[in-house]
Amino acid sequence: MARIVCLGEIMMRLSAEVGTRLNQASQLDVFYGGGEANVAVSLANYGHHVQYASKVADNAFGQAVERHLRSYGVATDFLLKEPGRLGTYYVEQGIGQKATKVVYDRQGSVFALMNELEWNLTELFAEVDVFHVSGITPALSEDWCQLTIQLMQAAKAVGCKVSFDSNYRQTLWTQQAAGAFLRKALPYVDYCSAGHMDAIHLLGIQEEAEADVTHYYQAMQKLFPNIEVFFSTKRTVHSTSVNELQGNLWIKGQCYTSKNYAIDPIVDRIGGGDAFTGGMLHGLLTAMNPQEAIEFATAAAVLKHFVKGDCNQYSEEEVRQFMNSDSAKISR
Ligand code: KDG
Repeated sequence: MARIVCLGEIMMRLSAEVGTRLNQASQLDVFYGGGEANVAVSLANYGHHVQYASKVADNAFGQAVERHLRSYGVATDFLLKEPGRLGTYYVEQGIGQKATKVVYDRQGSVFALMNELEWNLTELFAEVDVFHVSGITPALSEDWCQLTIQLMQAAKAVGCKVSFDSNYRQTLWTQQAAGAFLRKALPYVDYCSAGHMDAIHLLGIQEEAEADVTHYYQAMQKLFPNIEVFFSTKRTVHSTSVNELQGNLWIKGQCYTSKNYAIDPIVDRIGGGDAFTGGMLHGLLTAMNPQEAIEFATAAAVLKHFVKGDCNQYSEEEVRQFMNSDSAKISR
């Protein structure tokens, strides 16, 4: 199995139950999540050796984060602790026509305040196959924009593949700032989770009526010929509790598309994209053929919608059983 380092911020999530607004809640459920941490959990669930690098508050919440990660088999040798605060976010669950609402309270967290790399990079990337980071991390500060690129450069310098999920969060930065970062960072990336929305809105690729995702993968590949694979999901929203989800993978100039799933009902959609990226990396790292890899990643993303919390709760065997069953597919 592969050796992977995921790096980013992990937060405490406080969620109101479905049907309760945040401003009326008398109790909130506690989860822990972060884009890269959720990918780390997926990959550890599939049996890889995963280190999660981050900085958390040196208090009970930082201890809870560590316990959360370790309970899934994620190694925490590079989890720094410092007095201060853990980023927090609040969730008001969507239902019917009402979208899920996320409220961040993460400014001034010990991770967001970092302005230098406090890990020994030789140790961090020693014998590591893949370094994974997402667009949430550079969105936290100017310093994190630079640090993220430094991390990518250091990983590449020792022959480690770099995986990047664009994970655009509009409440953290503008499309212009994200686009400027992507142009600097993508030359270091090997595996890239980005789709047509990123191509159009972040990279400024001209929108073409009727064009399918292949058109946008081709355009992104021209800009960044170093990228070995692109992958993304296409979501068709019927209501906040019923969506269709389909995955696409672009590799060696060819596009592979998964089955199209109806997800009904959606229990918790947060982290679906991370489950997809985790599944995709697992497919790439275990040399699945491209069709099998995109089916696996998409099935993993769909399954995430059926469980509460930010991260995938399913083993490889369970994802395979689901992807081979007919239960959730839409026949067309
Ligand atoms: O992709 C899921 C993440 O968005 C969630 O776990 C929280 O990291 C998070 C963020 O910054 O939104």
